[in-house]
Amino acid sequence: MNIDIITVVPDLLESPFSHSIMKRAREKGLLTVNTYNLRKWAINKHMQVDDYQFGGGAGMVMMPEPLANAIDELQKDKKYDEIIFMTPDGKSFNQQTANRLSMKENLLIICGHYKGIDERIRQKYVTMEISIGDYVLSGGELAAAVVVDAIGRLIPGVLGDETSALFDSFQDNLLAPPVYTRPADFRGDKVPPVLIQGDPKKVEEWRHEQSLLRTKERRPDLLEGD
Ligand code: 6GU
Repeated sequence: MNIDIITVVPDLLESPFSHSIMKRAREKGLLTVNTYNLRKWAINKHMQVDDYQFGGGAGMVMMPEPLANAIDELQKDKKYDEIIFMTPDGKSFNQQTANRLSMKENLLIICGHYKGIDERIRQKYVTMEISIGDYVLSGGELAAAVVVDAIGRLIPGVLGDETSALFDSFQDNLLAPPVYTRPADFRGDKVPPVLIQGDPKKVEEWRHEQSLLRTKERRPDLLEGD
């Protein structure tokens, strides 16, 4: 999978994909992430990419020309499956959307800043608008990093154990069960015996029970179905 990201702060997107699972995905050639600095398409020598909003009001808006020129140029080489705009008024991101996007070949992500981007770019180019939750970030970059991470780990071959993403929280609308590692007795707190006794069927039953219990307690909304 290839993910291109347009941003005014490319530095913010360096580290998130250079460690751990994302690093492995890139090294294995399963994921490429390219960031493009929007200022490369700035309209003047002041490197301007934003301007005051028509109608007045506080906050700058990202101008249409730099974005359109950037997208046009990138689209010469690639056919994007989705052009995603990161915005707090987008559709709430969840595991189902991550699953769906992980099957795409080519994605373009646009990170907004300031008051957002000119509406005409949203109308003309953007095919999908994503928010990562009901709070406002100062830019779309951290949200884009969240989305790329959630998608990237689902690409077949990225996780060492091919099945492990299947057991993540949310994959079946259930939260993941508690997990334990050594020591079996930590300062008097013991690991549940069923996990140590070695009956795989009992372990699976216990995990499922715990998943249900956790979901009922913490996220009853997930059990109401969709
Ligand atoms: Cl995608 N962008 C910004 N700026 N804030 C957000 C967001 C995105 N999702 C939640 N808050």
